[in-house]
Amino acid sequence: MSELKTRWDIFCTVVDNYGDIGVTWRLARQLVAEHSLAVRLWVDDLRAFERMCPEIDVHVAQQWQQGVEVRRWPAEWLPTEAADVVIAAFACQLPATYMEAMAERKQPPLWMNLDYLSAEDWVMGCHGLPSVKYKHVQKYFFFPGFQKGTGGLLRESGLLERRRQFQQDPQAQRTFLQGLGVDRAPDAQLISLFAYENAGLASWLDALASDSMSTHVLVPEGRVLGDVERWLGVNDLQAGALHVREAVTVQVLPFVRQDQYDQLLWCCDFNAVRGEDSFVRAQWAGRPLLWHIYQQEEDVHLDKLEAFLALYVKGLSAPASEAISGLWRAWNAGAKMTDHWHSTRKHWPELEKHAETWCLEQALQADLATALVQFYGNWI
Ligand code: TRH
Repeated sequence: MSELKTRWDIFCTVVDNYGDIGVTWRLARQLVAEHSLAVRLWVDDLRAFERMCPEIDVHVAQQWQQGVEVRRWPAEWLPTEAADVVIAAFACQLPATYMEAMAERKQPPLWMNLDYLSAEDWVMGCHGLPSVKYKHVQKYFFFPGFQKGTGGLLRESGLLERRRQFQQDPQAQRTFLQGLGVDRAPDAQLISLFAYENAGLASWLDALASDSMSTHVLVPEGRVLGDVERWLGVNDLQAGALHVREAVTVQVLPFVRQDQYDQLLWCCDFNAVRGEDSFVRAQWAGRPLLWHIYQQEEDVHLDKLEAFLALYVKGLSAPASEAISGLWRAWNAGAKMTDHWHSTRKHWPELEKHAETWCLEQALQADLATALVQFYGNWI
């Protein structure tokens, strides 16, 4: 590790699913590749990590992946020198001895909590504010977001140019899809479906099956498969499975590496995504999307859903705004999707154009990694 490089430690506990590791892995790679920083990524569960980065050796305590030093976060923490910048992702609790090491440094580190993504207005007021202190080491809130005054969204340099090139290259898309075993019929719309369990899925698939247009639905292995199985009347769906019901083809895909998942989103006409990271990636795909938000206690996630919708629909005509909002609300309530899907289809050209406009508007903000680096620059 070079003496000259600023050292960053990112701490990630995998609570459930893939968002925690998805976000921190993406951030760590970008800080190395685009800001030449020395980054250690501490992760308590390497198995979730391995799903999106198959090179990960789940048995070793230390390894380098794409320039990032990946460390298994051990149950018994060993004394470790604290870095110049310390990021606790999603309010994870740092090891007590590491906090002590932070306090012992001559120049205390910049300590930040990288928070969950929300479009709510209060985020702008809280981003960058001081949080708690450990001894004399001050912690700060760092909030990703969609509006000026937030920390922005993760977006690698050149991402939109790469996306556009790929979307303008039918052969590259065909080759990519064929690599996943997908043979897309030329007249079929392509939909990716990454979601939690959802009681509304059956009615959406019903609507697609009885449509005059054919649809090919690509379902990465995961939590929604139970609902797909029930609708198809089959058991034990595995990657590679393909079933046709009237106008709809349902195909199960393996969980792919993060970069390939991006390409999958870029190929599809419509992306159903969930959580945090896939939600942002679908926005960068510049195509209409459907968000299955991560459910929280006391339904606080519904406020987040409404806050995002309020921003997203700006610039849409009233009927298109109503259609897409209705679809998102129904999906997140596990309610009947049929009518909402038909209304959404009526406004398709407008929604397609809007998805690209939204993407370009969001790309005007500094990306989250750059914003973090700037925050450090200002702080020091
Ligand atoms: O997996 P998630 O549901 O993660 C969630 C959310 O982040 C939520 O906010 C958080 O509180 C909870 O975890 C603990 O959805 P998300 O955020 O989209 O993360 C999925 C990651 O998996 C993302 O980085 C994309 C990646 N991915 C692949 O790499 N390959 C794949 O084939 C698929 C489907 C996803």
